[in-house]
Order: sequence, then structure tokens, then C-alpha cells
Amino acid sequence: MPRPTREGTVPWPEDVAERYVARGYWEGRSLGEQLVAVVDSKPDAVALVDGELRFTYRELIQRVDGAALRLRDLGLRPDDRIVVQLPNRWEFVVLTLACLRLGVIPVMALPAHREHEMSYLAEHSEARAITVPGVVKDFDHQAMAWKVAADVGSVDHVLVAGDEIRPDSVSLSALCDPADDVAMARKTMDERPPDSGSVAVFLLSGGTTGLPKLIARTHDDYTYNAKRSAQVCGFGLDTVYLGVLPLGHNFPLACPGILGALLVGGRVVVAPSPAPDKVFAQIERERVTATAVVPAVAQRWLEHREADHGHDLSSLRVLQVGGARLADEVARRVRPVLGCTLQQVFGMAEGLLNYTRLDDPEEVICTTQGRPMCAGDEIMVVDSAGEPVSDGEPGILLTRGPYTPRGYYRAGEQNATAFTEDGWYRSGDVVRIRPDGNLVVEGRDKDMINRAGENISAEEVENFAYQVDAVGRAAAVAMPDPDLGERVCLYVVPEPGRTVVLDDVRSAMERAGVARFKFPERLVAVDELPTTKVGKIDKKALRADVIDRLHRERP
Ligand code: OOB
Repeated sequence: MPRPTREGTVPWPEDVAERYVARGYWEGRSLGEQLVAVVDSKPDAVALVDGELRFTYRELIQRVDGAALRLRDLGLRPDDRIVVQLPNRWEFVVLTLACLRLGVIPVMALPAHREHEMSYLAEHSEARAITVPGVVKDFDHQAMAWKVAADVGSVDHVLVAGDEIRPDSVSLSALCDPADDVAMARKTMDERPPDSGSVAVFLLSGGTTGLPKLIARTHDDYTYNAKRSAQVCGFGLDTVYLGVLPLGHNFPLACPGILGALLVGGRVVVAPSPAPDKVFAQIERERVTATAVVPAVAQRWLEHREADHGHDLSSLRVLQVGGARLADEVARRVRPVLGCTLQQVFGMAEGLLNYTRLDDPEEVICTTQGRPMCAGDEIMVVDSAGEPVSDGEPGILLTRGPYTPRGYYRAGEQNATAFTEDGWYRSGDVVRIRPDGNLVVEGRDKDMINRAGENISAEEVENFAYQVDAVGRAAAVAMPDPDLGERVCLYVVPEPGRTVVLDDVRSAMERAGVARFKFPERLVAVDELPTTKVGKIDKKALRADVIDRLHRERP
């Protein structure tokens, strides 16, 4: 069968792939087959909970098979792509599993993405379908999806979760009904599983060069990602995993996330909101044992818990925190305040996952970002010339391994800089390796802003700033923020005689249909931008400048 996505991906070299098979990292089975094995071993156990809805493994696979068959009836075939933008609800889980079973590739958009990002994702992946919720917080996703469909020729179908479904859209909840003949559906889907080396999902990178790049994760590599994570995190039959972060993100999806929990026979509970009162009630009701959040959310939960002990959180064993640097002081509060073990997770959609282990000493758990999860993970820390630094010195982290692909999808140009010739991924993160092997994330070399775990490309923001006539030069930098970690601050040199205000840039981004989390939240107009010796904009100086301004403003 022709597989167009294969042309756009960068495979692991053959000898390396053979090694990963020989060492047992790659099992040669698709994610759907992995799931079916679990279903058959405990069909009556509850697999998925969304509010009042509870599905056993048997009910789950019946819906998954029903959805897979109906996707096929819509004309979707193995290797076709579908852009998935859904809130955390049961349909996300069923649809994703249906895709994995059928070999249709979900492109994991974020709920915050708007027309600008969605069009790009649909176009770049040549998606056949888009799936969205209806109206969320006054934003009409269905209308947006149809606009994207009108612009991007490959898109034939819009699938919608929710009530007010246009006649030309497909109802996602109906698509996810069990088939009329469940045994027949199961048999049909069992017959032709996708090849384990084929692409299972497209994750998004928080790339430095404008729009996100697509990361093709194969069934082999992503199964390992989820199963090995589940092992490291102590997931088992008694795990109840609460999916709080947007489920299309690698962290809640497979680190170990919902896939890890399901592949070991655990239970997944989806949370529509990270608001602490709602989440704590859910933890109490469902006896949740593990969940994953970004530092900004962890901090909110800690504050809430310190003020209000109203819920029984005794079932919670592990709080995973990652996506951005967790301050040591915040880390130290997790156990005393929430009564569970903190696990720091330093990961990336590109692959490499570092975890603190559950039985690590408290000092390791609170002050490091953990160590690679796999013996086959290779890491190297280099200076700006690409030379390895001395032991314990900070430098830029490079990595290769059995679940770290060798290049982005259809991105020859970016791959030349994001990967070395030997296939190492240049993470752009500045880390230090301690003698005990744990990594400490010290900063970033890449030009990004990390707002509550969302990576924002400075270049993308600058490109929008240049759409404002009065902007002569622009530079976006991270401005530290006690709640979100960082926010976008934009330095601007206005054209002679003109003025620029924050709203000018925000309106330009609004008009372009850009996700709101990327909007700058402060604008500093200056006469000129500082430059380095080689004439590049000196972002370090700008970051120092904004910190200085914040200090001066503090009462
Ligand atoms: C996760 O994945 P991405 O792809 O959204 O972002 C990756 C980048 C890393 O390169 C690093 O810059 C930053 O986010 N990051 C952290 C961090 N975890 C991620 N920086 C400091 N400390 C941490 N603990 O963010 C992601 C993927 C899987 C699991 C967890 C997080």
C-alpha cells in the first residue's frame, strides 16, 4: 500500500532500527493491537470515565471499532491524516484510538489554535478531515473548521463534538457509537492492523521558526514511549490517571498519560478543566492515583489546597510536573501540601523523556528534572561550537534514541539545523548533568518563550509585529512571570515619527486568527535594539532589561 507520509519522514538508520528491535524497545505491533490485547485480558474493567459516562474496556473497543469503521465509510484510509482539535472529553480518546487502529494519522492540534495554525496544519499534513468541538467560550470552532476546509483543498470532512452540528458536518458522538454488529466490526479491524513502523500520530513541536513542525511518531516508537513511561511511573491495573492538560499534547497523551494508563489496563478519567476545585472533587470521586500538569497549574493547586482542605486527596500517589522549569521552592511544597510524590518530567514532543524516579531521594525529586527513561537514550551536552563540555558544565542538550525521530516531517531546511548530520536532535535546552546522572535544566539556547508550558516562537511573534506599518524593528523575548513562568514581551523600534502600542500588534494577530497564548502582553518602545558583536539582536540584554523594568515597577 502506498504510504505518502513515508516520503516526508526521516527514518532511523537501518542498523540502529535493528538494534532497537533486538533490544526489545520496538515490539513490532501497532498501538491498536497493543490495546486489543489489554481489552481481551480485562473486558469488564472500567477503562474510561467522563463525568457521568463510564466505559468498560469492552465498551471502549466497541466504540473504537465503530468509529474506525465509520471513518472508513467516510473514505478515510490508512495513512490519511485528520487534524484533531478537541477538548478533554471521551470522544478524544475514542477517536484517537480509532485512528490508531485503522492507521489514520491524527495531527494533534491544541485547543487554543485558531485559523492561522489550523490552516497550516491541515495544509502541511494534507489532511482529509478536521475534528473540532462546537462553540467553546464563545469561539465557534465548527465555523473555523469549515473556513479551513474551504481554504485547504484536501479537507473533505468536518467532524464536530457537541450539540449544534451543521448538516454538512459529521456528528462525532454518533461516529463513536458501537457498530450494529460489534463482532463483525472487531473482526474487520483486527484483520489489517497498520504496520508498526508506520506513522501513528503527528505531534507538534514548539519550534523556533514560526509555525509548529510536525513530528511523526511511529507505532513502534510511541508504544515504547507510553509503555516504558508507564513502567517508570509505576502504572498498573490499579492506576487511575486523570487527563488534565490538553490531551493532544505528548505529556498527557503518552508520558505515560492516557495511552500508558490504558496499555497497562488502568483507568483514564478526563478532566475538562484544570480549575483546582473541580479537579480536587474529581480526584476524590474517582480515587485518582496519578495526573500530569505544568508548573503554573501545580502552583495554583498548591495555593488552593493550602487555603482549603475540603477534599479527600488521599488516593493521589503521583503528581507529574513538566513542560517548563519547576522552581525548587514550589517543588518542595508538593509532598507536604498535596500528600503525594512529585515527579519532575523534562520531555519534548521530539522524543527524549527524563523523569525523576518515584523512589529518588527528596533532594533529587525537588531540584532536578530527572534522567532519561531508556538505556538506549543517548545524550550529549555541547557548547556553542558543538564541542562537548566538561563534566557537570552547562551546555546545549543533544539527543538520539529509540523514541526520538531523526527529523521533522517534510522539513528538509529546518532539519538541517535542528538535527546534526549524525541524527542528534538539537533540543536548544541548556542543561547540566549531575554526577548522579540527573539533569538540571538551566535555561534555553533556542529563541522561544515558554508560557505555562506552551512554547512560543519569538520569530513568529516578530513576524506578526512587522505586519504593523509603524513597526520598524521588533524583538520578542520572555518576561518572567510568577504565575505563568514567562510571558511574551515585545521590544519595538517604531518607524520615525510613529508610535506603536501593544494593541496594534495584538489586533494584527487577532485579525490573522492566531492562537491567543502567543499574543504579546507587554510592549516596550525603544530607540534602538541592542546588538551582539556579530550584529545580531542581543536578546540576553533585552531579557535583562525587562527584568530590570519589572523590578523597578515593583511597589
Ligand atoms: C513538553 O513537550 P514540548 O514539546 O511541548 O516542549 C518541549 C520543551 C523542552 O525542549 C524544554 O524547552 C521545555 O519544553 N521543557 C522543560 C521541561 N519540560 C519541558 N523545561 C524545563 N523543565 C522541564 N521539566 O513540554 C513535554 C513533553 C513530554 C513530557 C513533558 C513535557
